[in-house]
Amino acid sequence: MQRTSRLVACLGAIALAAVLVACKKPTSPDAHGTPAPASPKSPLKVGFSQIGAESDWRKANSESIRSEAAARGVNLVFSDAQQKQENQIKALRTFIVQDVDVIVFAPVVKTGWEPVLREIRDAGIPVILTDRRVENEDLYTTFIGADFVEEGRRAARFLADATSGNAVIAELEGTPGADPAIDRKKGFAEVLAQHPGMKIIKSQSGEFTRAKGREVMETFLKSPEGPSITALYAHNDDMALGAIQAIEEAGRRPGEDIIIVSVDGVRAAFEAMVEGKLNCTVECNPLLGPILFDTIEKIVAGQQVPKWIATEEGVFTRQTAAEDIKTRKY
Ligand code: GZL
Repeated sequence: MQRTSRLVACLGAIALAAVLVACKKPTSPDAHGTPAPASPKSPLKVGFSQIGAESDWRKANSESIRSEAAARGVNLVFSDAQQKQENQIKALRTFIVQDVDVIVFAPVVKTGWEPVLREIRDAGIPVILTDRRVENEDLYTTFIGADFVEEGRRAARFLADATSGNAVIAELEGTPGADPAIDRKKGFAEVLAQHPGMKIIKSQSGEFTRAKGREVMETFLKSPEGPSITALYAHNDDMALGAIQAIEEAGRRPGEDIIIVSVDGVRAAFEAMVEGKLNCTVECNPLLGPILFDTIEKIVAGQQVPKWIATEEGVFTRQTAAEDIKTRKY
């Protein structure tokens, strides 16, 4: 009799262990092959790898995500990578060890993520990209962010209109290899191809920062072709604001001698437009906190979400900046 009861107890223990292990495994993958969290913590634990604090846009983006997490009582594990991919990869691996429910990250560049994304997939943790994409479409659940190609097109359309299709253009590019830098350049060039009177004669990365934007613009203006520059396309407002300083130091009038269009729509850009030194900013909305946490809640509940959740954006010019600035949220 005793042998039988011991056998039954042993089988029961094995069955219980099997159930517990099964509970830990993620639920079946969604349409994009990424799993929903098996048993989300309370409060929810979200790991967020942010690129850095290189621009006003980035600071507004971080603030939006931090404040929304606090408002919803989410345990946000925030990591600032100082614009270094290796720091982001370290943070992503740490999130796996910390057993977060969801991983969110803004990839500083588009490539080099496959190994760590596979480790995250094997750990059964869903991945949401905010702001920028990676090339491995099958290794994340969704991307929440802008259409950077369209932003580039909008900038070129403004410049073609403002210069009647005649411009000698300097271009300040974003971080080399970054999704917005690649696509803003692509969209701008696509529209420029329709305007033979518009030529880019200088193009270099200003790394999305004011300091580097000023430095590179100074080099452009001091070059032999410098005096011929009549327009500037900056991939973000911070580089445009740095370039404005360099243009003034060179004794030329930003917004008049050199027509300037940039991207982001941060407050300082509106202030420059009110001063007449910037002609146009193409909006790129950094306030992704609310849509991010709405999406996380859906994923945690096992709901399907689109592969790309695009943000709504406008184009703002010097003509209406004094009015527009009154209602800006960042
Ligand atoms: C765009 C974002 C860019 C901003 C810059 O979504 O990735 O990075 O345009 C920021 O200001 O540095």
